[in-house]
Amino acid sequence: MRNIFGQGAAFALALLLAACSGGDAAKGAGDAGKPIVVGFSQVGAESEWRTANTTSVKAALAEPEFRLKFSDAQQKQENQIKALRSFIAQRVDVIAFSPVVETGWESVLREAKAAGIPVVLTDRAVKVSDDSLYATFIGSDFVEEGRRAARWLLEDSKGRAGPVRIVELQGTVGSAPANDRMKGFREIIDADKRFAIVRSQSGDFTRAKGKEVMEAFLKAEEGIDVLFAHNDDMAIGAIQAIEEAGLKPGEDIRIVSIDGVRGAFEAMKAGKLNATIECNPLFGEQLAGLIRDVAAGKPVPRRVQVAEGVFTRDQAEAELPKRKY
Ligand code: GZL
Repeated sequence: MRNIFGQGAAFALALLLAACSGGDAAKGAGDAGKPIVVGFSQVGAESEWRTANTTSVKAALAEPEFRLKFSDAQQKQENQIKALRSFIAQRVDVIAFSPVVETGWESVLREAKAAGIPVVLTDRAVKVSDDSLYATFIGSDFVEEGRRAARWLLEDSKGRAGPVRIVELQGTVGSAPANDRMKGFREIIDADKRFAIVRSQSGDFTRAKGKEVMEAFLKAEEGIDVLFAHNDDMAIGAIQAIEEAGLKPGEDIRIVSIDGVRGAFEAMKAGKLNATIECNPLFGEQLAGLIRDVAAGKPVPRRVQVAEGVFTRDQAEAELPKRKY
């Protein structure tokens, strides 16, 4: 452009044009007019919990200040790594993801850091050598959820003689919720010699696999007293297997599970599930706030927890109409 003005005037004109045209020079992510581009990699759609979590996240990031690029990994780590690499190539402003398993993230997170893209962990945590590879983690305390399941069982077993023979449906192998719920549950029941876990196998957080593994447990084990399921979907699948074996779920075999989804309240109302430990998926708004702050370069807490409770069979009927997921 021929300089028909003085040098200073040309520079001012360039800034003014950039500000009007929305060029990069005048705006950062999230400034008025320029949306925060968020790459979100979700585990999959394996359970009622996951579906509710996706709905909550998508609703919060549908606001005009965000532009969401959403990827469903179908519970495969390689799909999540591919999605994260694609977000990096597209130079999104923030990456958020729920890691399907705890390990194997070091290199892709280093690539995000090298690209200057902050990462927010949602729902599940990762094990990495360098905590600076992610800005913050919002999710539940899975160890405490395992402890709460065991505390319910001890309370419900007052006055019962041992042995109390427990079978356990684990979540996805290597996932933070499976590892931590297992740990928390054992921390409490190991203190009482009446309790023994006689079988423990993964049902991968799905109803179908939960039913299949419970069928195998029932064939292999006489006298199962309790099922501890790492999520309600596997418990609901196991309930079908227990009934098909001619036993009464909730009576012949007491069942405690985790999530607090609608299906669990319906099963408790029917007397087939004894207790569910809430694991709140509805943190979309909190996540949006963290992403907004991270995009603006503001400090955020390293760990953000979600509030949750414990619900038993006798509360189910009154609670069901209030449930939001
Ligand atoms: C827990 C979440 C787990 C749920 C399952 O925060 O990661 O994954 O408990 C879901 O229902 O599949």
